[in-house]
Amino acid sequence: MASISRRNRRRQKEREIAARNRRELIAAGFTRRDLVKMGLLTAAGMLIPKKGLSAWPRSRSGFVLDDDRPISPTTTPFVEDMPRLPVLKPVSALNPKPTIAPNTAAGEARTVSHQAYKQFPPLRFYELSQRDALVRMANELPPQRIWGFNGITPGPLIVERYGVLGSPQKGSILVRQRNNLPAENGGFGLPSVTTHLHNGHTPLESDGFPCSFMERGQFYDHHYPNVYAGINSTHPGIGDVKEALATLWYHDHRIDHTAQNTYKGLVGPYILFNEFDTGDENTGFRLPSFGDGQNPLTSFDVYMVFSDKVFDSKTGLLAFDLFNNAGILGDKFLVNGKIQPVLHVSPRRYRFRWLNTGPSRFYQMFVLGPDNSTKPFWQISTDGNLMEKPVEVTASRFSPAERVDVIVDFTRDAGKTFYLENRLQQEDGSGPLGNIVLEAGQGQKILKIAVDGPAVADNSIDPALIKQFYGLPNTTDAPRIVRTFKFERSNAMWLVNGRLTGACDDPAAIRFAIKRNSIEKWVFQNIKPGWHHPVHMHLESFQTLTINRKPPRNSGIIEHGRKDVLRLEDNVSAAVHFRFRDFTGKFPLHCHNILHEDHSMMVLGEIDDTGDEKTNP
Ligand SMILES: [Cu+2]
Repeated sequence: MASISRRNRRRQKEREIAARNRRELIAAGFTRRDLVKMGLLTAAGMLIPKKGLSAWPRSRSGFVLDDDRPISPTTTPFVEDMPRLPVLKPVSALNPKPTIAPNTAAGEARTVSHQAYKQFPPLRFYELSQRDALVRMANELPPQRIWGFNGITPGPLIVERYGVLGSPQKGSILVRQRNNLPAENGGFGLPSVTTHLHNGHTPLESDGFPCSFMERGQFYDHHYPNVYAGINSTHPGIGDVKEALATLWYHDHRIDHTAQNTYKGLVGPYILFNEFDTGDENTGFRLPSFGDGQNPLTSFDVYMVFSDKVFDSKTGLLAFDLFNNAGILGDKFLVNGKIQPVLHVSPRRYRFRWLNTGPSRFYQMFVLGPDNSTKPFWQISTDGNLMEKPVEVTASRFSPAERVDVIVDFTRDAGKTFYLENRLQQEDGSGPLGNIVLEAGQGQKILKIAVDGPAVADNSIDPALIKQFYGLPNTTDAPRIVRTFKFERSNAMWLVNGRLTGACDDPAAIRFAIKRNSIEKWVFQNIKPGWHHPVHMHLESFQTLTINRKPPRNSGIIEHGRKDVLRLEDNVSAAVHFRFRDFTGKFPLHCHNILHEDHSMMVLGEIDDTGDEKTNP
């Protein structure tokens, strides 16, 4: 035993030295080009596996990995309250007034006119300033200089409501983003941004395309009609309510720099209600009330933004390893911007909306009870889209960018304490280690839930009584084309169908065209062991047809349902069904392990009225 602990101490020392040397290289302001010249970086962009720079030159899968596991300073868990995210209020007017054509004269960064503005004129206006600020993530750590929407991370919660039959435009809003970020980044982050609304059925000029940069001092108007898919095609009028979205998020999507910018704080939540999923437990599906989102006596629908981060062992400041392109695993777990906080609840049912912002960790989340018991709960959504009906589970698995809505019933738990516990074993950024699920109490406790709030009424329905939400759209209509996308690693870079992303100024980087209002079947392949890729497509949700020729699971770990991220685990080939509707423009398909995405596991494409026949774009 003594020799093991000596070896561990030596490894720990090596890791600290390597991490410090790498931070010094970053702080000295060397560009990647400088580092190549100095012989420290390979042509593919990897730091050479050299002692003093990398203490873990080889991973279990034999690839060279410059992924040094972090050692953050000690923090005391479960002291501070979990923040409830503030709800963003609309503004009465924007100055200058929004325009359909880009208002470049006034500093707008947009280059394409709004395509659905006249059809869905926005009725409410919001403004978000992307800027730096000092925030505290734990008592023991110094204030952190983050980049946040309105100076907070996660950003404020946007709560909106779909239009209704006869008035589909009632949901239409416009969000003006402003880039007020500083020129100085403190080591990482690029103050050139683009803001994506994840899972939005959005005209693509407002979607946050990775090459639609907004530079410092500029603004960008995002038009979100908040309509169901099908409005201009299969379901004129209001769209197909079976395509309703509920739990979305917005985040930076700047090509090559998404990992740095989101890690630095540029993420925020967004939710949509309608006349079924109303936010009021006395009406519609009768899910726990949202209330004002703040008052614990009336707000039982709680958004939880998870992230894992690394802090410098000496300074306690947020650290980001620019040399890591395999995936970054944090050793500190944050919920709504605080490390391992506490949530106080009343003995009743709650809706929790779980979002994993990454960068690279997969969770299998359990509700740990007294005496290492495991409390079952109800999963009601996949990627924030309501399922056919609630399914009782003991855990939900979600990779970066996935969302899961759940109902947890604390009615008979007054006085008890629970924890959200991640039991999925993962040792590096490549993905979980096989399917190893740790014993109850042996995982990472992320949030303490104390059932010590006052008794309050519960008019929400027992999820066991819900026999159907909306139902699922059919997947039986024949696709216009079947396309295959192979996700692979080569020469320390991440490729799709053997190619890098390409440059924003190269027209050839747009690799394929989808015909608007058509159906496509896509096959995602990840046939090598060891690496996992959460694959995300914009604009439309999909439904999984098969995973390794088997139907997606609808119990235990849920794979069935409408999703926008396919958890492409290793040795997997999966087929999905897409229906592309209503809007045209450019989009990315990419891995949402954001280190993979930035290096450079992304395909750019376009939706137009012709489409193409490329089966391996
Ligand atoms: Cu990936």
